Amino acid sequence: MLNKKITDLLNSQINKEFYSSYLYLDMSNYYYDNSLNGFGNWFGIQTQEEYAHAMLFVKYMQNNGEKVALEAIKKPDIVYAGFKQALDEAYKHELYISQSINDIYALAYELKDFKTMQFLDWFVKEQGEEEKNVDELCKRFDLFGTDARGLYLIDTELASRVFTAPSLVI
Ligand code: OFO
Repeated sequence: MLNKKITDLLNSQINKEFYSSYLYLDMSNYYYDNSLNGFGNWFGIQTQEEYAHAMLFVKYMQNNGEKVALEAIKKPDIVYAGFKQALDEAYKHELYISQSINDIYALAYELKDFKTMQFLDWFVKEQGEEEKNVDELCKRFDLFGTDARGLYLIDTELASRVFTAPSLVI
């Protein structure tokens, strides 16, 4: 059994991870709709990763005998003003999720819940990587993406991304 405050935050994190998956699917669709299939693919992989993250939280709750309370997933409502905006929004979203994971970690630390801290270690590292990946993509877009040929090359490169399941085993 886990502390009630921890289970509340974990439940809410499950919803945030499913929302992340939904948000990235919306971004993926936006790029596919605009024939940027590489960007569409890249965000499609993000969608799968976020779903996998949600399921890791579900599994952790179940492994600890806790009931998962699924909440409604918010509808993504961003109206994209241009190809860069989805990237900026994705970066902002990753910072928000990192903060959310850090908040759970801080509570686990306060409660001396070492098991949850150890579980979250992987997510802290993963968030660092995700922030870096999106930030790099934003910077490369600024450098090359405003030129049609540069945009084509980035799109072609992003088309090769494939999904790899999270390395965390719980
Ligand atoms: Fe769930 O990995 Fe970032 O948001």
